[in-house]
Amino acid sequence: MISRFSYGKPFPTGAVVRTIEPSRKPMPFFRIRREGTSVSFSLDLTPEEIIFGLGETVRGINKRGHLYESWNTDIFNHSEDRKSLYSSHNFLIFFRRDRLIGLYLDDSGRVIFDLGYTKRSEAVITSENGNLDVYLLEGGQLKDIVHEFREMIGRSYLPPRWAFGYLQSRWGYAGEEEVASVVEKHRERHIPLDGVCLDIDYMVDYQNFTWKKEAFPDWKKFNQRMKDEHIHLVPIIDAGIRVREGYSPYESGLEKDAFCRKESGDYFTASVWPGNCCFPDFLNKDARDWFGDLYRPLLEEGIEGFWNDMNEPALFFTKESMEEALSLVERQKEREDDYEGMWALGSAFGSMANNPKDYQSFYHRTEQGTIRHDYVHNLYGAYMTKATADGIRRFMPDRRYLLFSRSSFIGAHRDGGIWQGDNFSWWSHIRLALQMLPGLNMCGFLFCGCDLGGFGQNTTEDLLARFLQLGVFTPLMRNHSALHTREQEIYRFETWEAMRGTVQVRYALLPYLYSEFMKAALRDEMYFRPLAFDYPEDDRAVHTEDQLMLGENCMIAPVYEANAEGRYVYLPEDMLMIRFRSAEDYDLERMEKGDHYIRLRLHEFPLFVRKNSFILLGKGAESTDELDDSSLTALGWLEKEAEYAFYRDDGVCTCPSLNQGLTSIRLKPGDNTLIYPAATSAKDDSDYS
Ligand code: MIG
Repeated sequence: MISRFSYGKPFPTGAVVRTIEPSRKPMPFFRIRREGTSVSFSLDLTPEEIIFGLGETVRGINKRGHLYESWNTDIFNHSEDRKSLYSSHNFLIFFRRDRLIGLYLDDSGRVIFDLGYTKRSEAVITSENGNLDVYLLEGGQLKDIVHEFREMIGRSYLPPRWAFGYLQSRWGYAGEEEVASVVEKHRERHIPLDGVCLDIDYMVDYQNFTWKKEAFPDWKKFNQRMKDEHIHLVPIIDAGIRVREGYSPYESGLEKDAFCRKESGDYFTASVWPGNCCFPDFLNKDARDWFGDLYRPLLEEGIEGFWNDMNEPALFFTKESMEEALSLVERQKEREDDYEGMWALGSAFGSMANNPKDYQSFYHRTEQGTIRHDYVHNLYGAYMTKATADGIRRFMPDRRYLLFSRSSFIGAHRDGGIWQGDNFSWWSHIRLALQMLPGLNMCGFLFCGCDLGGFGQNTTEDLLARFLQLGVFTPLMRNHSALHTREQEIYRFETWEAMRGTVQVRYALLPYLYSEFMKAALRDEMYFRPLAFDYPEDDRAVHTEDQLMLGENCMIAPVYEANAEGRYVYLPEDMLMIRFRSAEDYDLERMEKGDHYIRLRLHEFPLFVRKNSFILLGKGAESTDELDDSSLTALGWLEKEAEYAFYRDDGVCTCPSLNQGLTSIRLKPGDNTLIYPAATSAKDDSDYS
């Protein structure tokens, strides 16, 4: 059951697609307090109460005990103390035995979540502007709450099947020669690969929609050459458009009046990678149309994947904030021994990036009228995603595209995926990435993944290996690293063959993982879940923080500690463990419900499959184009007949149907190899639709 409660004058964020009339009754469960413009909602928590959700946030799967803030922020390397990351996903679930409440705050401004931080026994959620719709979901189980919420926000983005292939990325690839060599080294060594992401290095002076001639003498030809090798180029696009006469996106943006302005009517500009930039008014439909069309020349050459960055929007500095800081420098020159002035200088320069004052200094022209940026700040990245997605869909309405963004808001889950931002090459960040995934899924973001190997700082061989073992299961599987850090392509390491084995498992599992992903997306369900969703009565499962349920029948439990030769795993029921080394090399072990220490040497990783169900393993390939899923091996521990609804489609159609894609596979104990019939009619699967 969903009820809606309106406060003030909410800005229509576009997150909710179902029409739900506001209730006239007061909101149950919560105490409501107004102070100035803000509204807060407080809820008493019992000692055992768990809080799930909040999408892209740091810390555990259970969010209790911490303070979070919805305020999209460019964090170069996030750490545990961060209240805000790149996205805002204001959906959470309060879970205890006798009460289950889902809560979504549809608020485009800043929202503060004090989830038992000030007082362990109380959650206080504060909307700074006090203009919001609150949706309260009650009834059923955890899965039902999420399902109902997901129906309310609309179907998740469906990437093409090739986007589930392994992607190599790095900030700093100098040009086509280097990209070609990265590809060649994968191909020579038979490490599967489906794409290379191009970072800002491909552009002329970091200007969107340009190609550096020296580095890419003929990018169209190069793109074609890559396509012939089954490699998709995935260029990055940033939010800012450089102010430069003669630069056509700037000129056409001026002509279309597509940039944000200040109160004075002047354009708002700030420095980011290309230098001084204007910022497209993504909240304006005409501006979105203009921006989306800028992708066209790339699409015309067959590029079908993009990543959108810097769209919080990240601001390095504005002229005003620089002038202010420089004036402090002048003052300081006259007061040599003033240490307070010195600290003030430090903070003036240090707080220049992403400064709240700058976010208050420009405006959007929306259908609701002109609105100051800070009131809708958290929507900026989401509406950039929409601009891109709409542009692509106008160009190719019948094919799925790959798109992932750094910044997002609920609603953008319909248009693209996200990556989890600038992590570090830290062991704790494997676990952090894992813990974020179920929250993202609750909020509709199914297509996501972290920078495998770690973005900032130097990776190590064992860290990359363990990161990849998580990546095998994340829909977006991308190795990405920052400029000047250690190079971390698989082939650079001594044990590259073993890491290749890990990627081969991804490709062998791809038909199955794709099936699980598509079913989750088409049914408004989760691909990754906390164990609590499947075993709400099991106290051990409910508090498990480092394992996830995957799809209908699986559980993952990656190793995330240096030099660990294994780990403890809790099995909430009897399961089959598949201990993978490569797609051909694995062993199987039947394991009973309970705690187990599992030996997992550096290049071994487990997948657990519930008893009386099975997974499907193909032969793998070096690219998704070459995948052959006509013969699959079923792996399961069957004590009775089991059935699996296997989903397949052409991997690009934009209106896939469960009805047509599903085939039911039945297995008896003892069967394991399955020759999948190439063309099956799907008549008898109607019960899965
Ligand atoms: O200020 O384009 O999160 O993935 O490599 C850094 C360079 C800008 C941040 C992205 C990262 C990307 C980097 N970008």
